[in-house]
Amino acid sequence: MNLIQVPKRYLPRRRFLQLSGISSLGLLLNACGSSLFDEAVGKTFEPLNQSVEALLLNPQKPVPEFPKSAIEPDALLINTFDETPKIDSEKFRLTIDGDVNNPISLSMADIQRMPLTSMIIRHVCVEGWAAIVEWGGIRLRDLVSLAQPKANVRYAYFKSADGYYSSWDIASTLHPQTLMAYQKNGQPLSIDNGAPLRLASPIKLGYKQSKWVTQITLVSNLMPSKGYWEDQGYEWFAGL
Ligand SMILES: Nc1nc2c(c(=O)[nH]1)N[C@H]1C(S)=C(S)[C@@H](COP(=O)(O)O)O[C@H]1N2
Ligand SMILES: [Mo]
Repeated sequence: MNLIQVPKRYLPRRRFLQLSGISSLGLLLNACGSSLFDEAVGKTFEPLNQSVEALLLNPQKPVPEFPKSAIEPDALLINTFDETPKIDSEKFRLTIDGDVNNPISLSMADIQRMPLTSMIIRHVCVEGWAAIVEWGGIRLRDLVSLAQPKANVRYAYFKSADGYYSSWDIASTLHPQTLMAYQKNGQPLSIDNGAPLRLASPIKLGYKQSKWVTQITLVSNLMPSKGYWEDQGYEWFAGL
């Protein structure tokens, strides 16, 4: 079993914990420190070297899901760094821009007309809790392909209505189980859980699962600021 320790200094005002089941890559990168980080990621993690076209043509292997009986309806704790933002879902638009040939701006009605995918997965928060949840939404890979990403795209930035932000590698972004979710456990997503639209994926830790996403920007390079928690020392890749 691999154990990862999130150093106490990285968790201001937060509970310290040991988290099991994280890949040894996470352990390695954690030990490397952030200056070597980008280099280590490029060399160690094969899917990061794959082109956006190859990833869109050949979806990665899905991770096993849980049966309906495993859903833990009360286990997902609301975890928001600041206030829940006020969003008018009628006026809401999701923008996808950056290094794309066809920037798009979609309403919730546009998004809900596209194929709905559901999955039952485990959400894992570094604060020491986890929850098996059913998410329903649209595959992010379908949205990204609508925007026609340029060949140089390697990362996606996610901007949220509460000022939160995060960034993902393109392989994880295009994983078939990375959804922009608008349902939780078969019901419309609640505002506290990120309505109208949030990230949900079984391959990343909870702090990568941005709620209230309004903008996705596809880029070829990571910028100095990588995410709300990542910029405070949390691991960037944060894979499960
Ligand atoms: N916009 C935004 N997204 C966010 C957060 C946040 O503070 N703001 N917190 C993250 C963390 S640490 C976790 S564990 C999950 C919690 O999701 P939930 O509140 O729906 O349980 O949201 C993630 N996404
Ligand atoms: Mo979290």
